[in-house]
Amino acid sequence: MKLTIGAKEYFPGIGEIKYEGRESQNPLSFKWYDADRKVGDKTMAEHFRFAVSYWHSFGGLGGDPFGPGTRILPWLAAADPEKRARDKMDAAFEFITKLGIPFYCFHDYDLVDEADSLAASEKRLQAITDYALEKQKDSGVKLLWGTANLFSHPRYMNGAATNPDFTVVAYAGGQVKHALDATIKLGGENYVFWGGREGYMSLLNTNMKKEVDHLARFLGMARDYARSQGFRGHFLIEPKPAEPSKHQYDFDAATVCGFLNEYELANDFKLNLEVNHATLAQHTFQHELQVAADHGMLASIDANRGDYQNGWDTDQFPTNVYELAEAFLVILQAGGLQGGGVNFDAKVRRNSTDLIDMFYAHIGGMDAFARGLLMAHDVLTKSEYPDLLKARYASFDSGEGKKFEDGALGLEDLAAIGHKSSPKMTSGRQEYFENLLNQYL
Ligand code: XLS
Ligand code: NI
Ligand code: NI
Repeated sequence: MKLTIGAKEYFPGIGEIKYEGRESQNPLSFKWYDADRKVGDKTMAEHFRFAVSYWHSFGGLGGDPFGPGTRILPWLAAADPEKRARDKMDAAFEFITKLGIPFYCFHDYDLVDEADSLAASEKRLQAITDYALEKQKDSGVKLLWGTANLFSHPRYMNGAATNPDFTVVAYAGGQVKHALDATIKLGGENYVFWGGREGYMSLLNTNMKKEVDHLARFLGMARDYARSQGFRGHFLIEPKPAEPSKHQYDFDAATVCGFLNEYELANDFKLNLEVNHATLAQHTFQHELQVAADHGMLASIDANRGDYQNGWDTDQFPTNVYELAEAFLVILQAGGLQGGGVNFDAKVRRNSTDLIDMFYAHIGGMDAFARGLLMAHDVLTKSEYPDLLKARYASFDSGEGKKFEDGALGLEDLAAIGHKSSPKMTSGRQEYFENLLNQYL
């Protein structure tokens, strides 16, 4: 990767962020993330494939329902939308290359403002993706995934692919086609669907079956088009239970896996799991990861953290090393993320108003991931954890337990064995397992 600064330097005085180790007192250095350090058979860079999200970092102003934005982003100063888009991209690539992050992710209209018609928006997208292509070539930064913003514009207030009005569905189709074209043009490795408004507010005015059928039809069409254009990557669904819809159709990993299987989309679609969406669904993040892994659908992560005391998507930067260690126990045992990476779908707090705060936030997130990975790797390679877990199920490894697993027993056989057996109490040893994790903190 090459440091790439545009006509104007947006983060003067900040150079390339380097690994300096945990004893370093330099806040602009990595204490744990050491890109080339091998953990198992992969380097840290290969394990994570970190990505910066374009929307929060370069477009998010920090507004909330109680007050306007607080961040002043100098790259958004130009009045002309195309010039503003190029300035924003200069800032983005400067930031990304200073941090040494290999990937980025965007929504179509993060790159450049939406125009008055689909055709005019497409023209703008073509121009800015020409520019992005140059920037990617200069820097070596790559596109982890692209997506379309099908939730902000008022036309999508009743949904995009699930809108009861066909003209809106068709408009969304036009938008997704352009977003796919942009993603393919930029060599995007995946394409994401997050269905913020694909859900409903009241069942009284909703035909749920029809809407979910339409969603599946729409996704199949997008898949067929992208494949016809040579796209080989994964399509990813990002589950979330609610917000902005009250009931979102892609509620959680289990719901989405069931949906993909039911509509025969499972060969092309996998999951992009977000920490804060898991907690909103009343799951742990590691639960969601495990569900996806068990379906062979664990592809990518939106990294962030919720707040345990409230119930919305706060999108804080990840700092919870313990949670990430548990997550990496799942990811490592699943053989890693399939084709995806770790995208920081996270924003600095409303009162973190200096541009340097973006650096602290990403450095902290990357270090937290590195530490979680190291803990999980130690637990899996140095401790008795894998053996202990396996031992809990040892009664299925041979004899009649094995026959049960192989489907060689009927219920009468099982009952006959039951009559002969005298089950004893076997401790689940939860605290013992928890202590093993803490031992490698
Ligand atoms: C919102 C989602 C969104 C997706 C991309 O909660 O996390 O940011 O990641 O559309
Ligand atoms: Ni997300
Ligand atoms: Ni989110």
